Amino acid sequence: MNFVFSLLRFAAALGLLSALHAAPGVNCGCSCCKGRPKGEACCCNEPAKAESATEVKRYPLKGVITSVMPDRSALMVKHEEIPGFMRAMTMMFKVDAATLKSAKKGDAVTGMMSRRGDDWILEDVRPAKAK
Ligand SMILES: [Cu+2]
Repeated sequence: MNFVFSLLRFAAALGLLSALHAAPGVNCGCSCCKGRPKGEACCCNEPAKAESATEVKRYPLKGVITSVMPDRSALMVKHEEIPGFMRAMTMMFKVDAATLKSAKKGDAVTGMMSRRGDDWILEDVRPAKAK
């Protein structure tokens, strides 16, 4: 009986969550919304694109740049755990030219990581807010 009850509670919680996510123009406060202006649509609620099936999945990352590698257009980043996806580790990320130029060893950053072919890409790199 208890089990059924907790199942029901779980279903109710899920319903509540999806209701939150369904509200348009609301920053739901989920990890990908952090840092977005208030009132901007939640990323969970952005219209699904036609090519969403093939779209690369991006994961929010927080870490410290351990080295800048201009010859490879890449940064070595010691990143924190990405729950359910990757343990904490130091790894190489390809970045765009502007990011490469402004990146400095020792910088604490946040960004969005994704896989492209054999490479890991880091986008939306910005300074991490001080704790
Ligand atoms: Cu990693």
